[in-house]
Parts: sequence; structure tokens; C-alpha cells
Amino acid sequence: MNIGIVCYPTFGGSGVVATELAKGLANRGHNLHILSYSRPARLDSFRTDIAYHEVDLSTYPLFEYPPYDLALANMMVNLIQFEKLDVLHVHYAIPHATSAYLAKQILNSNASNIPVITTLHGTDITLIGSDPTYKQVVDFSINQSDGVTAVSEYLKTETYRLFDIHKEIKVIPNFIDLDRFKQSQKEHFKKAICGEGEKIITHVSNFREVKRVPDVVEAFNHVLKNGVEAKLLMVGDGPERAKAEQKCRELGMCNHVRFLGKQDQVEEILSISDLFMIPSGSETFGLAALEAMSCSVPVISSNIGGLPEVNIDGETGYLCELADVECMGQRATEILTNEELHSKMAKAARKRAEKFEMDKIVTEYEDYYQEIKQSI
Ligand code: GMT
Repeated sequence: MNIGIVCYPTFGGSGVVATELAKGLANRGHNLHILSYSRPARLDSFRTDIAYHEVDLSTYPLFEYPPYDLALANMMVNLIQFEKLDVLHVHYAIPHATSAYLAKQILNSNASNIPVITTLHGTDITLIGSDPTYKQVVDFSINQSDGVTAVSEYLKTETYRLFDIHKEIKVIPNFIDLDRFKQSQKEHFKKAICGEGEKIITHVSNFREVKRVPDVVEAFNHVLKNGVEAKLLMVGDGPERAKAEQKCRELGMCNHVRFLGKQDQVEEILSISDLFMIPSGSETFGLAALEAMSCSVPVISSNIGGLPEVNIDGETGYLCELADVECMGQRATEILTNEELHSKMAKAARKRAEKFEMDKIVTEYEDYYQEIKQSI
């Protein structure tokens, strides 16, 4: 099939899932076309079976805000016509589902009946999508898609709760490349970061408010207060980084915390980690938690959104109530001071990650494309 994938190019979330899906589909002999405003971070090597199309935003003196959704729709029309796309799969509803609707309307006069599939990822529903500024358009655009998927049961329920959706939403969870995200020997790297016997707790995110990064620092402070010798690795960057740094200073424990900024090879950092912390205020799935689990790292997460569908309380780590940094610190201490428990949870985390194995989920998408193609 010729498949068009539309996504954001960013490091986290939907952009990663969309790009990895494109690679997985290309590995099965499909021709992929990725549309975005910049080259996706995970599209890191040249492949003849994946073409990247950068949406060109021509400026004009009248445009204070160049209309990206129109430029994208125009590019979709061109690709559907000239690359003979069989499926158009958009990731993140805003504005991708709307541009796809527009492209389809433009092409209807040319008798094109390409299936448009929208995958809902998270904030396109829970935060920004349900904001009154966009809600009516998002509602309409989801209902106009031929197929709709959500990355967790939680997101599916939330979408029905927040919008007036009369389409069947299929849950296709996020997935993981188990070969890439596995524990590898990086002892030299660990030695460079911490002393003998010291533990490493890691957090990876885009440091937006929703990730509650200062909570990671506070929970980690409880771990230190409990007498555990440990280092905290903060991976990623974003608007809340300064607040997290400030929190370290307030707590007087900056010498135990390293802010590493954005990193490409997260699996190497996870390989030397003993524990992963994700205290988010909202998370429809928690791909970062799955990446950690795949590297055999137990997870301490908040008990919200889709996280309980990934991290199983008492098995692959622990769930604590939102903002309960004391619980997070306590549970982290429990795992880090009990080797037997740590080893049991590390194994269970990897085993749980195997349920989200990439090949299996790529097949689910492939089957879904066929199902929707036949239904329209
Ligand atoms: O908020 C982000 O981190 C990015 C966002 C997105 O939609 O790009 O991530 C969402 O999608 C990810 C991939 O499906 C999920 O793993 C994240 O849980 C989800 N983020 C939130 O719900 C906050």
C-alpha cells in the first residue's frame, strides 16, 4: 500500500509513535509518505521506502499566523493524487483530522475515496482539543474520519465523555521496539555518573507542566532522606526545567541531580537506571514508562489516565495518587532497598512491555487499514 502518515515532528508522544509506525510498515513492504512541518526526530536515517514531505508555509504580509492547516490539506491533496495514496493516517486530531477532511472534500469531485484514519493521542482530546476554542471543529473532524483509533481504553472513554462522537473508536495501544529498548551493558557509563553501590532514578519527558517535573525532584528528595544513596537523571527539556532546577536548589540537593537535556539514545540511559519516575498530571498512555519497562526498569507513576493500563501496581512498579510525592519517595525506597523485589519487578516490567511488542501492534494497524478501506 501507499500510506500517508501525518504527524508532529517532536521528540515525544504522537510524533514518535507515528514515525516508528511508518518504519514498521515500510519494513513490511509498504511505501510510506510522512507529512510534517519539520523532519520528525525519529526519522533519523535515509530510507528509499519512506519519503518525507515538509509542509511548506509560504508567508505573506497579511498572515500574522500562516494557515498551516490549509498548506497541509493542499499537500495531502497533491500526495493523494500524484503518489496514489491508499490510506491517509493522521496522528493527533488538531489540525490534522481537519486538514484531512478538507483534502477529501476537495478530491471528492475527482471521485477519490481514500480512507482517512485519525489516531487520538492525548492532549488533542484531554487538554487542548476539548478547549472551547477548538472543540466544535475537533468533534466534527473526528466524526468525519473514516476510522478512529485511541491509544488506550482511558482515552477512548474520555473521548466519548468529552465529545459527541458517533463513530466506533478502536483502541490500538502504543508499542515498543523490544530489540532497541532492552537492557544493555553500560557499566562504564554508570560508573561515570555515580559511585559504587549508588542507585539511579531517571525521569524522561518534555518538561511541560502536565509532567509535574518538580514532583520528581521532591519524591527523589524523600528517597535521599530515607538514606538511599542515589542520583537523579532528568532527561529532556521544556518550560518547567527551570522550576525543577529551582526545586533542587531549595532542597539543597543539586549535587545528586543531573539535568541531561534532550537525548536521542534514551535506551542507553534507561540501561543504567534502577527506577523510572513519571508523576504526570495527565497521561493517556505513558510511552516513556513503556520504554523504561522494556529496558527492565520498574516504574513509579501517578495513578491517572492510561498509566494503570501500562504500569501494573505492585507488579511492574507502583502507582501513587496524583501529587503524593511522599508515596512516590516511599515506594521508590522500598524497591531500591530490596534487591529481590527490584529484580522481580524489573523482570515483570520487561514481560509486561512484551505485550506491547511492535510487530503485533503494526499488524493491528495494517488490519485496521484494510477493514476501513473495505467499509467505505
Ligand atoms: O503530551 C505529550 O507528551 C505529547 C503527547 C502527544 O500527543 O504528542 O503525548 C500523548 O501521546 C503519547 C503517545 O500516544 C502518550 O504516550 C502520552 O501519554 C500522551 N500525553 C498525554 O496524554 C499528556
